[in-house]
Amino acid sequence: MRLHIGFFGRTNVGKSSLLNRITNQEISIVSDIAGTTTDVVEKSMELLPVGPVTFLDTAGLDDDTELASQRIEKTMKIINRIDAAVVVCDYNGFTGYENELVRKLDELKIPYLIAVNKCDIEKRIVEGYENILYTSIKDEDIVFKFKNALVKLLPDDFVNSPKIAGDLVDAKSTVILVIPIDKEAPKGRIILPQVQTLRDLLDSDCLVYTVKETELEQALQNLKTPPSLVITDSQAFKKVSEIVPENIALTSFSILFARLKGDLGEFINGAKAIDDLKDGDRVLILESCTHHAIEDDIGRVKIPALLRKKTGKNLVIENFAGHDFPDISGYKLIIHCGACMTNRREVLSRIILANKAAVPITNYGIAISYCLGILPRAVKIFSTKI
Ligand SMILES: Nc1nc2c(ncn2[C@@H]2O[C@H](COP(=O)(O)OP(=O)(O)OP(=O)(O)O)[C@@H](O)[C@H]2O)c(=O)[nH]1
Ligand SMILES: [Mg+2]
Repeated sequence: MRLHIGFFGRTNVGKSSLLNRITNQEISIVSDIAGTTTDVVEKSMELLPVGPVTFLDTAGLDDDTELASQRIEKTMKIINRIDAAVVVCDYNGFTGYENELVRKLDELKIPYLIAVNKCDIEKRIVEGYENILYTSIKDEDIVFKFKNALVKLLPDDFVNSPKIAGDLVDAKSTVILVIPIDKEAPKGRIILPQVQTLRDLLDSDCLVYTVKETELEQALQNLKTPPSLVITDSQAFKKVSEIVPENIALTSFSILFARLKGDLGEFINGAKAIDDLKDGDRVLILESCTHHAIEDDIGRVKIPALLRKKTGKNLVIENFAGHDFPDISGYKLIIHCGACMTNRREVLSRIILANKAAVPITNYGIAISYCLGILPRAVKIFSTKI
């Protein structure tokens, strides 16, 4: 699952400097002497909110001594291990080496970002490529810009992690799905995240038992052995958490999708900002799609009511729906919808934008659980610390 990202380029263009800035660590030695990095330097880290990555800083190339040819060989070997590449050049632009590198990456279908570095000295325009980022280690926003470019670049199967719940339980284990049939339930159907969870569990060879919250007690009694996991619609979480014994893992569809379509850690941190809200603070409820709002709509009625009840404050709660990202300055908290109609890439990019603006961001499921005081229980199965 760990994404490997290689940094390539001629000597002295600033590969190591960029990597050190992005990881905020002195991983590689940096100097103005060409050929400073002589071997591949690897660093594994959790690059929030992208996920676990391993960066590989490679030795730069520039001359054709024997040593250099050995380095070329080594660098080319690295290409076979990576999922994405950053090709770094400076104001000298592209030479035969970069062209060769890019040709090789294209051939292997490895996505790459071209970082035209040292822009503070001279900004050289490089044309004809899709993903180009003009960088300088002196740019304060460089980490933000890099993460943003990276999220756009990453392969879909990495950005959209394939498992919804199947990785949380063993094959052949029993999982109960609690699906309340209320006013918001579409007529004659079950909503997409619930159907997708069911499919994911079936793919993982689980025994799935689907009930309304009113039949949950009976369902638990019917089972000879307790279920490995109960997954409920977050709106019924409180009632369900009272029925399901403490020793049985319990989570919600929204929390599963917070992980799948966002970043659980970021959203949990964001929810903590609920406690800091004061009278007059603005909260933004952000939805990806423009569904038809109904009478007791979750984003317009239920969550605002919960927030006001939890904080006891006079909050200004605003809604925004759509794929554009609104101006978020001035908000004290963003609560994102479950993103059932959009992809993880979009949510991650919104998290990055929120981080940059220093606005805490959470999502529906996490915020609801937090307000109801059940978040610790709902995320226990992910062993995430809160
Ligand atoms: N002004 C300016 N200097 C930079 C920038 N990036 C790197 N440098 C400087 O350029 C020199 C080379 O940087 P390194 O990070 O060692 O370059 P490298 O590509 O890793 O070089 P090798 O390891 O030798 O291949 C150092 O003196 C850095 O301080 C930048 O964006 N702006
Ligand atoms: Mg280096």
